[in-house]
Amino acid sequence: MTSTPASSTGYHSPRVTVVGAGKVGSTLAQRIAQKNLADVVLLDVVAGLPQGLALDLMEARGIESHDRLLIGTNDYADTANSDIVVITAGLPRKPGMSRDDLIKTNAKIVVEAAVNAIAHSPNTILIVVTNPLDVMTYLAWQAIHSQRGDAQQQGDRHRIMGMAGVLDSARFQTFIAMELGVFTSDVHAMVVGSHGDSMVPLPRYSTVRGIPITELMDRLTIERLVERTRHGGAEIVELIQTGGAYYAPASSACLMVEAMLLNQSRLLPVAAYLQGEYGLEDIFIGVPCRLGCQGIEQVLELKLTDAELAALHESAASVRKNIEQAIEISRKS
Ligand code: TXD
Repeated sequence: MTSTPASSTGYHSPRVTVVGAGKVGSTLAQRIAQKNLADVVLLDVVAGLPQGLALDLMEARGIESHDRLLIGTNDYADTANSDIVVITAGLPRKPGMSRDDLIKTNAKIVVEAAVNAIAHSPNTILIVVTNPLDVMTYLAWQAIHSQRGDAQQQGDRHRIMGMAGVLDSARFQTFIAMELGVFTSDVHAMVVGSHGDSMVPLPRYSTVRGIPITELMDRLTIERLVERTRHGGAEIVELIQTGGAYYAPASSACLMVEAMLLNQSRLLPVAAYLQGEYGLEDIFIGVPCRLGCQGIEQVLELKLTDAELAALHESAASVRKNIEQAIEISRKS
Protein backbone atom coordinates (compact mmCIF):
# COMPACT_ATOMS: atom_id res chain seq x y z
CA MET A 1 0.00 0.00 0.00
CA THR A 2 1.35 3.46 -0.84
CA SER A 3 0.47 6.59 1.02
CA THR A 4 0.14 10.00 -0.61
CA PRO A 5 2.28 12.70 1.03
CA ALA A 6 0.17 15.65 2.17
CA SER A 7 2.19 18.03 -0.04
CA SER A 8 1.19 16.23 -3.23
CA THR A 9 -2.53 16.49 -2.39
CA GLY A 10 -2.26 20.28 -2.21
CA TYR A 11 -3.39 20.13 1.43
CA HIS A 12 -1.55 22.68 3.55
CA SER A 13 -0.80 21.24 6.94
CA PRO A 14 -0.71 24.10 9.43
CA ARG A 15 2.73 24.71 10.88
CA VAL A 16 3.58 26.22 14.23
CA THR A 17 7.14 27.10 15.23
CA VAL A 18 8.04 27.14 18.90
CA VAL A 19 11.27 29.06 19.59
CA GLY A 20 12.87 27.84 22.82
CA ALA A 21 12.78 24.12 23.60
CA GLY A 22 12.77 24.60 27.36
CA LYS A 23 10.01 23.68 29.79
CA VAL A 24 7.28 25.89 28.30
CA GLY A 25 8.34 25.39 24.67
CA SER A 26 8.59 21.60 24.76
CA THR A 27 5.33 21.23 26.69
CA LEU A 28 3.62 23.51 24.18
CA ALA A 29 4.99 21.47 21.26
CA GLN A 30 3.58 18.33 22.88
CA ARG A 31 0.14 19.90 23.40
CA ILE A 32 -0.11 21.26 19.85
CA ALA A 33 0.79 17.90 18.32
CA GLN A 34 -1.33 15.79 20.65
CA LYS A 35 -4.34 18.03 20.04
CA ASN A 36 -3.68 17.38 16.35
CA LEU A 37 -3.59 21.11 15.61
CA ALA A 38 -0.47 21.47 13.46
CA ASP A 39 3.00 20.23 12.56
CA VAL A 40 5.49 21.71 15.01
CA VAL A 41 9.00 23.05 14.44
CA LEU A 42 10.88 23.25 17.73
CA LEU A 43 13.92 25.56 17.59
CA ASP A 44 16.60 26.21 20.20
CA VAL A 45 20.18 27.48 20.30
CA VAL A 46 21.35 24.35 22.11
CA ALA A 47 22.58 21.82 19.53
CA GLY A 48 20.74 18.50 19.73
CA LEU A 49 18.14 19.60 22.30
CA PRO A 50 15.23 20.38 19.96
CA GLN A 51 16.17 17.47 17.68
CA GLY A 52 16.12 15.05 20.62
CA LEU A 53 12.84 16.36 22.01
CA ALA A 54 11.19 16.31 18.58
CA LEU A 55 12.26 12.71 18.04
CA ASP A 56 10.96 11.75 21.48
CA LEU A 57 7.61 13.39 20.66
CA MET A 58 7.55 11.68 17.24
CA GLU A 59 7.97 8.32 18.97
CA ALA A 60 4.82 9.01 21.03
CA ARG A 61 2.67 9.63 17.93
CA GLY A 62 1.40 6.06 17.57
CA ILE A 63 0.46 5.89 21.21
CA GLU A 64 -1.22 9.29 21.17
CA SER A 65 -2.91 8.52 17.82
CA HIS A 66 -1.91 11.55 15.80
CA ASP A 67 0.19 11.99 12.69
CA ARG A 68 1.63 15.47 13.14
CA LEU A 69 5.26 16.05 12.24
CA LEU A 70 7.64 17.31 14.90
CA ILE A 71 10.88 18.83 13.63
CA GLY A 72 13.75 19.86 15.89
CA THR A 73 16.23 22.41 14.59
CA ASN A 74 18.79 25.10 15.33
CA ASP A 75 18.21 26.79 11.96
CA TYR A 76 15.47 29.35 11.22
CA ALA A 77 15.38 28.24 7.59
CA ASP A 78 13.47 25.16 8.83
CA THR A 79 10.73 27.38 10.27
CA ALA A 80 9.78 28.80 6.83
CA ASN A 81 6.07 29.30 6.12
CA SER A 82 4.92 28.96 9.70
CA ASP A 83 1.34 30.03 10.33
CA ILE A 84 2.16 30.88 13.93
CA VAL A 85 5.47 31.39 15.76
CA VAL A 86 5.55 31.26 19.56
CA ILE A 87 8.63 32.70 21.28
CA THR A 88 9.40 31.06 24.61
CA ALA A 89 13.19 31.48 24.39
CA GLY A 90 14.86 33.31 27.22
CA LEU A 91 16.87 32.93 30.34
CA PRO A 92 15.47 32.68 33.81
CA ARG A 93 17.15 34.84 36.45
CA LYS A 94 20.26 33.23 37.93
CA PRO A 95 22.00 33.99 41.23
CA GLY A 96 24.04 37.16 40.90
CA MET A 97 22.04 38.45 37.93
CA SER A 98 20.22 41.75 38.28
CA ARG A 99 16.81 42.43 36.78
CA ASP A 100 18.56 44.69 34.27
CA ASP A 101 20.69 41.75 33.17
CA LEU A 102 17.59 39.65 32.59
CA ILE A 103 15.81 42.37 30.58
CA LYS A 104 18.96 42.93 28.53
CA THR A 105 19.58 39.23 27.86
CA ASN A 106 15.99 38.32 27.08
CA ALA A 107 15.46 41.43 24.96
CA LYS A 108 18.35 40.42 22.75
CA ILE A 109 17.07 36.83 22.47
CA VAL A 110 13.45 37.82 21.77
CA VAL A 111 14.31 40.53 19.22
CA GLU A 112 16.65 38.16 17.39
CA ALA A 113 14.02 35.40 17.41
CA ALA A 114 11.25 37.71 16.18
CA VAL A 115 13.33 39.18 13.35
CA ASN A 116 14.58 35.76 12.21
CA ALA A 117 11.14 34.19 12.40
CA ILE A 118 9.49 36.97 10.40
CA ALA A 119 12.27 36.82 7.79
CA HIS A 120 11.29 33.21 7.01
CA SER A 121 7.53 33.55 7.58
CA PRO A 122 6.58 37.14 6.68
CA ASN A 123 2.85 36.60 7.22
CA THR A 124 3.09 34.64 10.44
CA ILE A 125 1.22 35.43 13.62
CA LEU A 126 3.68 35.94 16.47
CA ILE A 127 2.95 35.11 20.10
CA VAL A 128 5.55 36.20 22.66
CA VAL A 129 5.70 34.25 25.93
CA THR A 130 9.13 35.25 27.31
CA ASN A 131 9.23 37.47 30.42
CA PRO A 132 8.97 40.31 31.21
CA LEU A 133 6.07 39.65 28.87
CA ASP A 134 4.58 43.04 28.01
CA VAL A 135 8.04 44.57 27.52
CA MET A 136 9.32 41.68 25.38
CA THR A 137 6.22 41.83 23.15
CA TYR A 138 6.74 45.56 22.64
CA LEU A 139 10.42 45.11 21.75
CA ALA A 140 9.61 42.30 19.28
CA TRP A 141 6.97 44.49 17.64
CA GLN A 142 9.30 47.50 17.55
CA ALA A 143 12.13 45.50 15.92
CA ILE A 144 9.79 44.06 13.27
CA HIS A 145 8.06 47.39 12.71
CA SER A 146 11.35 49.25 12.25
CA GLN A 147 12.39 46.69 9.62
CA ARG A 148 9.12 46.68 7.71
CA GLY A 149 8.13 50.32 8.02
CA ASP A 150 4.82 52.08 8.63
CA ALA A 151 2.98 50.48 5.72
CA GLN A 152 2.93 47.18 7.60
CA GLN A 153 2.08 48.66 10.99
CA GLN A 154 -1.64 47.92 11.00
CA GLY A 155 -1.08 44.36 9.79
CA ASP A 156 1.65 43.78 12.36
CA ARG A 157 -0.59 45.19 15.06
CA HIS A 158 -3.06 42.34 14.52
CA ARG A 159 -0.42 39.67 14.14
CA ILE A 160 1.87 40.35 17.11
CA MET A 161 0.69 39.64 20.64
CA GLY A 162 1.78 38.42 24.05
CA MET A 163 0.46 35.53 26.13
CA ALA A 164 -0.23 36.25 29.79
CA GLY A 165 -3.89 37.16 30.32
CA VAL A 166 -5.10 33.66 29.46
CA LEU A 167 -2.77 32.23 32.12
CA ASP A 168 -3.53 34.87 34.76
CA SER A 169 -7.28 34.42 34.13
CA ALA A 170 -6.89 30.64 34.35
CA ARG A 171 -5.21 31.05 37.74
CA PHE A 172 -8.01 33.36 38.97
CA GLN A 173 -10.56 30.87 37.56
CA THR A 174 -8.86 28.01 39.46
CA PHE A 175 -8.79 29.88 42.79
CA ILE A 176 -12.47 30.89 42.42
CA ALA A 177 -13.50 27.31 41.64
CA MET A 178 -11.44 25.95 44.56
CA GLU A 179 -12.96 28.50 46.96
CA LEU A 180 -16.57 27.85 45.90
CA GLY A 181 -16.14 24.12 45.31
CA VAL A 182 -17.59 24.34 41.79
CA PHE A 183 -16.59 22.83 38.43
CA THR A 184 -13.65 24.86 37.10
CA SER A 185 -14.99 25.15 33.54
CA ASP A 186 -18.18 26.75 34.89
CA VAL A 187 -16.07 29.67 36.08
CA HIS A 188 -15.10 32.43 33.65
CA ALA A 189 -12.53 34.85 35.01
CA MET A 190 -11.06 37.98 33.48
CA VAL A 191 -7.64 39.47 34.24
CA VAL A 192 -6.34 42.47 32.28
CA GLY A 193 -3.24 44.65 32.57
CA SER A 194 0.39 43.65 32.68
CA HIS A 195 1.80 40.22 33.53
CA GLY A 196 3.21 41.33 36.87
CA ASP A 197 2.27 42.45 40.35
CA SER A 198 0.16 45.27 38.89
CA MET A 199 -2.11 42.96 36.86
CA VAL A 200 -5.81 43.77 37.16
CA PRO A 201 -8.15 40.87 37.99
CA LEU A 202 -11.74 42.01 37.33
CA PRO A 203 -14.22 40.43 39.80
CA ARG A 204 -17.16 42.25 38.12
CA TYR A 205 -16.40 40.39 34.89
CA SER A 206 -15.71 37.05 36.59
CA THR A 207 -18.67 34.73 36.84
CA VAL A 208 -19.87 31.24 37.68
CA ARG A 209 -22.28 30.31 34.88
CA GLY A 210 -23.10 34.00 34.41
CA ILE A 211 -23.44 34.83 38.13
CA PRO A 212 -20.85 37.53 39.02
CA ILE A 213 -18.58 36.33 41.83
CA THR A 214 -19.37 39.58 43.62
CA GLU A 215 -22.77 37.96 44.37
CA LEU A 216 -21.21 34.70 45.56
CA MET A 217 -18.33 35.82 47.80
CA ASP A 218 -17.65 38.64 50.24
CA ARG A 219 -15.19 41.42 49.46
CA LEU A 220 -12.39 40.10 51.67
CA THR A 221 -12.52 36.63 50.09
CA ILE A 222 -12.36 38.14 46.60
CA GLU A 223 -9.42 40.34 47.65
CA ARG A 224 -7.59 37.26 48.92
CA LEU A 225 -8.10 35.43 45.61
CA VAL A 226 -7.06 38.52 43.64
CA GLU A 227 -3.82 38.72 45.64
CA ARG A 228 -3.12 35.02 45.15
CA THR A 229 -3.66 35.47 41.39
CA ARG A 230 -1.24 38.43 41.31
CA HIS A 231 1.44 36.24 42.89
CA GLY A 232 0.43 33.03 41.12
CA GLY A 233 3.74 32.73 39.25
CA ALA A 234 5.86 33.45 42.34
CA GLU A 235 3.91 30.89 44.40
CA ILE A 236 4.94 28.16 41.96
CA VAL A 237 8.57 29.33 41.73
CA GLU A 238 8.77 29.21 45.53
CA LEU A 239 7.53 25.61 45.52
CA ILE A 240 9.59 24.31 42.60
CA GLN A 241 12.70 26.37 43.47
CA THR A 242 14.59 25.39 40.30
CA GLY A 243 12.23 26.93 37.74
CA GLY A 244 8.79 28.35 37.10
CA ALA A 245 5.38 27.19 35.95
CA TYR A 246 5.07 25.55 32.56
CA TYR A 247 2.03 23.26 32.32
CA ALA A 248 -0.60 26.02 32.62
CA PRO A 249 1.53 28.49 30.59
CA ALA A 250 1.84 25.93 27.76
CA SER A 251 -1.90 25.18 27.92
CA SER A 252 -2.61 28.92 27.75
CA ALA A 253 -0.41 29.48 24.69
CA CYS A 254 -1.96 26.39 23.09
CA LEU A 255 -5.45 27.82 23.61
CA MET A 256 -4.43 30.94 21.67
CA VAL A 257 -2.83 28.86 18.91
CA GLU A 258 -6.00 26.75 18.63
CA ALA A 259 -8.30 29.79 18.58
CA MET A 260 -6.39 31.25 15.63
CA LEU A 261 -5.66 28.07 13.66
CA LEU A 262 -9.30 26.98 13.90
CA ASN A 263 -10.63 30.54 13.43
CA GLN A 264 -12.72 30.18 16.58
CA SER A 265 -13.32 33.88 17.22
CA ARG A 266 -12.67 33.44 20.93
CA LEU A 267 -12.72 36.36 23.35
CA LEU A 268 -9.50 36.05 25.33
CA PRO A 269 -7.33 38.46 27.29
CA VAL A 270 -4.18 39.02 25.25
CA ALA A 271 -1.29 41.52 25.40
CA ALA A 272 -2.26 43.65 22.39
CA TYR A 273 -0.88 46.83 20.86
CA LEU A 274 -3.13 49.70 21.87
CA GLN A 275 -3.73 52.83 19.84
CA GLY A 276 -6.07 54.83 22.03
CA GLU A 277 -8.22 52.04 23.47
CA TYR A 278 -8.73 52.49 27.21
CA GLY A 279 -6.97 55.85 26.81
CA LEU A 280 -3.64 54.04 26.23
CA GLU A 281 -1.32 54.39 23.29
CA ASP A 282 1.85 52.76 21.93
CA ILE A 283 1.95 49.97 24.48
CA PHE A 284 1.32 46.23 24.68
CA ILE A 285 -0.89 45.30 27.62
CA GLY A 286 -3.49 42.65 28.45
CA VAL A 287 -7.01 43.46 27.24
CA PRO A 288 -9.86 41.26 25.99
CA CYS A 289 -9.49 40.54 22.27
CA ARG A 290 -11.30 38.54 19.61
CA LEU A 291 -8.86 35.94 18.28
CA GLY A 292 -9.39 34.34 14.87
CA CYS A 293 -7.43 33.35 11.79
CA GLN A 294 -6.33 36.96 11.20
CA GLY A 295 -4.83 37.18 14.70
CA ILE A 296 -6.30 39.91 16.87
CA GLU A 297 -9.51 40.71 15.01
CA GLN A 298 -10.89 43.13 17.58
CA VAL A 299 -9.83 44.79 20.82
CA LEU A 300 -12.86 44.88 23.10
CA GLU A 301 -13.33 47.99 25.20
CA LEU A 302 -15.01 47.11 28.47
CA LYS A 303 -16.95 49.77 30.33
CA LEU A 304 -14.56 49.88 33.26
CA THR A 305 -15.31 51.77 36.47
CA ASP A 306 -13.03 54.68 37.36
CA ALA A 307 -11.17 52.47 39.85
CA GLU A 308 -10.69 49.63 37.34
CA LEU A 309 -9.48 52.04 34.66
CA ALA A 310 -7.11 53.70 37.13
CA ALA A 311 -5.67 50.27 38.00
CA LEU A 312 -5.19 49.48 34.29
CA HIS A 313 -3.41 52.81 33.77
CA GLU A 314 -1.20 52.17 36.79
CA SER A 315 -0.31 48.78 35.34
CA ALA A 316 0.45 50.41 31.95
CA ALA A 317 2.70 52.95 33.69
CA SER A 318 4.79 50.14 35.17
CA VAL A 319 5.10 48.47 31.74
CA ARG A 320 6.12 51.78 30.16
CA LYS A 321 8.78 52.30 32.82
CA ASN A 322 10.23 48.87 32.04
CA ILE A 323 10.12 49.50 28.27
CA GLU A 324 12.04 52.75 28.76
CA GLN A 325 14.52 50.92 30.98
CA ALA A 326 14.96 48.18 28.35
CA ILE A 327 15.52 50.72 25.57
CA GLU A 328 18.01 52.60 27.77
CA ILE A 329 19.91 49.39 28.57
CA SER A 330 20.11 48.38 24.90
CA ARG A 331 21.25 51.91 23.97
CA LYS A 332 24.12 51.71 26.46
CA SER A 333 25.29 48.27 25.31
O1 TXD B 1 2.70 33.93 31.18
C1 TXD B 1 3.79 33.97 30.66
N1 TXD B 1 4.02 34.79 29.64
C2 TXD B 1 4.89 33.10 31.14
C3 TXD B 1 6.24 33.43 30.75
C4 TXD B 1 4.62 31.94 31.89
C5 TXD B 1 5.64 31.05 32.18
C6 TXD B 1 7.02 31.25 31.73
N2 TXD B 1 7.26 32.57 31.25
C7 TXD B 1 8.56 32.84 30.64
O2 TXD B 1 8.78 31.99 29.50
C8 TXD B 1 9.77 32.58 31.52
O3 TXD B 1 9.96 33.61 32.46
C9 TXD B 1 10.88 32.54 30.48
O4 TXD B 1 11.23 33.86 30.11
C10 TXD B 1 10.20 31.86 29.28
C11 TXD B 1 10.57 30.39 29.10
O5 TXD B 1 10.36 29.70 30.28
P1 TXD B 1 10.89 28.19 30.45
O6 TXD B 1 10.48 27.73 31.80
O7 TXD B 1 10.50 27.39 29.26
O8 TXD B 1 12.48 28.43 30.43
P2 TXD B 1 13.62 27.36 30.10
O9 TXD B 1 13.17 25.98 30.46
O10 TXD B 1 14.86 27.92 30.70
O11 TXD B 1 13.74 27.40 28.49
C12 TXD B 1 14.23 28.49 27.78
C13 TXD B 1 14.84 27.92 26.50
C14 TXD B 1 16.10 27.07 26.73
O12 TXD B 1 15.97 25.79 26.14
C15 TXD B 1 17.22 27.88 26.04
O13 TXD B 1 18.25 27.07 25.47
C16 TXD B 1 16.41 28.60 24.97
O14 TXD B 1 15.23 29.01 25.64
N3 TXD B 1 17.11 29.75 24.39
C17 TXD B 1 17.03 30.06 23.08
N4 TXD B 1 16.36 29.47 22.07
C18 TXD B 1 16.51 30.02 20.83
N5 TXD B 1 17.24 31.13 20.59
C19 TXD B 1 17.91 31.75 21.59
N6 TXD B 1 18.66 32.83 21.32
C20 TXD B 1 17.83 31.21 22.89
N7 TXD B 1 18.36 31.55 24.09
C21 TXD B 1 17.91 30.65 24.99
